[in-house]
Amino acid sequence: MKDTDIMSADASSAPSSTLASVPVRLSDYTPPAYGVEQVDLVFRLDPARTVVQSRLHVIRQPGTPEGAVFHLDGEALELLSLRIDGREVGAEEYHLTRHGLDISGLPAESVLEIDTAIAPEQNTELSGLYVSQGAFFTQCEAEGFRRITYFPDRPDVMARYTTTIVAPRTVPVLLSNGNPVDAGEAEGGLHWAKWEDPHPKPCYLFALVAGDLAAVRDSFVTRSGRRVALAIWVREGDQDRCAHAMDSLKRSMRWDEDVFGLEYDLDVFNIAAVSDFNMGAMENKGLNVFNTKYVLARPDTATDSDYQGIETVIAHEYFHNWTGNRVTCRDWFQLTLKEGLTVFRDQEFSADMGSRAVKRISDVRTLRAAQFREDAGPLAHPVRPETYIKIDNFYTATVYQKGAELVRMIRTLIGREKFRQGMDLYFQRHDNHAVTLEDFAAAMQDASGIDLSLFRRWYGQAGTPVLRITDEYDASAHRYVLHVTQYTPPTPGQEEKQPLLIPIAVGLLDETGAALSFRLEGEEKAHSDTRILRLEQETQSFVFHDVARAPQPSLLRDFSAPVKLADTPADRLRFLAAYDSDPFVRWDSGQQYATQKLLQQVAASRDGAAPSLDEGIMESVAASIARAPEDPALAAEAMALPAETTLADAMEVVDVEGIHAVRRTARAAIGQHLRAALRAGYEAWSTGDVTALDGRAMGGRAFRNACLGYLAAADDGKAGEGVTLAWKQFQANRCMTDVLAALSVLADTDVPEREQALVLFYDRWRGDALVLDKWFAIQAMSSRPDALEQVRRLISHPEFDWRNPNRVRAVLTSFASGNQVRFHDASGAGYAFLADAILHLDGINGQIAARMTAPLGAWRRQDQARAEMMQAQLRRIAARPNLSGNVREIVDRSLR
Ligand code: B3K
Ligand code: ZN
Repeated sequence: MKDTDIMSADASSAPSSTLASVPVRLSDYTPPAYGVEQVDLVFRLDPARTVVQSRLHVIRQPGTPEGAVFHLDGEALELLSLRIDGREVGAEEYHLTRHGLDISGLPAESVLEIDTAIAPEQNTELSGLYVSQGAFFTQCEAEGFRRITYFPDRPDVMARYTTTIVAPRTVPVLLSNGNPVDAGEAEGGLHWAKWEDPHPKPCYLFALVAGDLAAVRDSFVTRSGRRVALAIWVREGDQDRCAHAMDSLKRSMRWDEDVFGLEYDLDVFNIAAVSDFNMGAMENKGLNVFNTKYVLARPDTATDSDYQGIETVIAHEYFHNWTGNRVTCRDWFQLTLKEGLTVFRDQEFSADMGSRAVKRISDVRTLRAAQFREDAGPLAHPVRPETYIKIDNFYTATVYQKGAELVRMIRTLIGREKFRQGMDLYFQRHDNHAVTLEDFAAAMQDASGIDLSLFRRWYGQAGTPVLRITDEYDASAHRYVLHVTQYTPPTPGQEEKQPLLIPIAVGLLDETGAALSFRLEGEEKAHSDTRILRLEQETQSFVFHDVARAPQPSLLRDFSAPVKLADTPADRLRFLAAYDSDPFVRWDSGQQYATQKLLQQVAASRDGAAPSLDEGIMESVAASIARAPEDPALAAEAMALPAETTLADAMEVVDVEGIHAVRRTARAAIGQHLRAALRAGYEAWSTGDVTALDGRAMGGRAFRNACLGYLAAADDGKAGEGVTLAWKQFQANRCMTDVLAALSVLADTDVPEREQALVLFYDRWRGDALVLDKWFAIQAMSSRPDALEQVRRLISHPEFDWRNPNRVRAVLTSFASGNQVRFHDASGAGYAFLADAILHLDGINGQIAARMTAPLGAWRRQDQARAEMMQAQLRRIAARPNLSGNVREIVDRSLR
């Protein structure tokens, strides 16, 4: 579509998010014609009409011809006045469009003064400056700053900022980026504060927070001895839920110094928590803004996984201070440069804080559930996309999680030490600059001396590679050979795939599970530990010498690459699940084995066979229970059956009901057969300090609740031992982890305690938004046949609020992504319900509506009847005029 088509469409009354639907292409990148050196902002805060005065010191860039147009982006702004070098600008000197402001004829250096007015209380998109519960918050990434003032809203324009906030005394706390430099009183009951950020930054890192907020304070002394004042800003009454966030922050600051040599660079570090927020958190320089979900926690209000989420997100945003803020992205196509790298850093941090193995397992589980799924569907895209309509639609599992795997593979290929040297070089070269993935790869290559040119294909190629492996052993020569083939299935817009550089971590085991020593072709020394094979071609053979006996290969240890291993024989999986020394391979082999066996049963039950539980699965669950005393967290992971969605992902055409029935029957059978061991496991971990957050304490709770889940599964939704235990556990009200585990067991049943528990929980927690989200979510995820009816009731509940993303996600995402069997009900009612919700939501918040649309795109792997109904709903959404660009893009891609 040409720009002129857009311009001629009548969109004068359309919401701003419908405006930009012209694809942006990586290949069109050109450096900015004008730079901005200094930005001085003054905000006069008023929920109905805030006036923003912006003063820009603009420099024409070398190579830009005189007279070139200076484009400033702007959206939903009222332009009040425009001055160049102090002189009011005439109408002929600028051109105002729905996308922004074009000024021509600027001198080589100039000062632009732009006054605009905005209406924060009308801002339901939560992008730009908005009001939440009476306080002001901003969200500028990716393109929200243009909803505050006219500005070249692109990350390669880096400037120094001062921010002055003027507000009534009733808005006592006034925060922005950098350090506070001045404050005072003004006439008419007003006061003001001025902030100065000495570090150049792109405008997406701008932030302002103002309101009646309370601070929890602490401090941190950096390794060079500077004291940093830390504060977490929350609503009055929430101060007693900030300890874990503060502790996580201090640990992150220390870890980044110890592991990467990176020190914090301002006098203050502020975190502000807000309950209306589009995502998890935002790394604005010196002033992180957080969804309350990732700050507030007390043992009675938050689960262990909430605690882990807080630690991870606090760390992630803090780590962005270097990977993202000091060194930022040249353009949004490079998003993974900061996101993949920062996810990798937060993963490593969490691994160091707790159990490395359990962390890796849970990261891989997430990667497969979200990213492999994305890669297999219509929204598949490379880690560095080539084109987008709304960049907000590309904050995806591919950019984040697969991006992190690419960083991890680089470290695997060049080694830890060289990786650290590469990071040092990256900061040395690019501090205060906006750079590309090539710059990152070059730093790694130059520091290590290892050629990464082939590796860079990963950035541009979408899809999950599949590895097929065969092997042979020559007993007389003591020679073992692995033949590996890689294949990446086509993805939208990328029919042809090239071979990738894939690191395969390998070890060899003898028949007792002991490590065998071997010498790789070309190597002098023999090893018995893990070695890295570099797969570079479509088909390649790896020769192992001096192998004493026929080995079992343990492949992809620690999940050394984001690929699938196809066709591993069931007996090998069983062997590895029992004996491998690599905890990841052990866990994964158990899961792959269970997937194979359960899917065989799904197929058999279609042919009328009665389900019978595979003895290998039963044995492995029993073995996991027996190993719980060593590592309860690992046991909890290993004893869980693959999720329904995981089983679905492994089928050509999903059998929704078959999967649900087989998995449910299997869980019931395990519960019945292993009742004694499960009961003993449950009892063994029933005491313990509920406030303890170490891995063993949390693992103990996870294991105990896994036992509870199986015991209840044995009751199959009716009254019985497991349900009684759950009800007791619910009533004991020890901590949210236990309460919620019990409630989710009860939510799936038909017993009177179900209703009682839901009412009690609601009464106990009404008025507490975060806890109530759990109450909404648990009902939306219930596998009871009446789940959709419940969900309909939930969205008409007085506490349901379409403008609050957490609440919307608690119901809609939980239902559409967390309740496969009911969302995909054969009637199609789940699809119609979701489409209605998306259409309603789109008028309020296009970004959130777009996120809700992805589940409908999964129609290709459903049976024909479902696929048609899903497409029909997508087409119904597409037919809506004035759809936001966000939803339009997802719907169009989902249908093609
Ligand atoms: N950088 C932000 C995400 C912004 C999303 C904009 N739609 C949080 C993070 O990844 O740290
Ligand atoms: Zn991030």
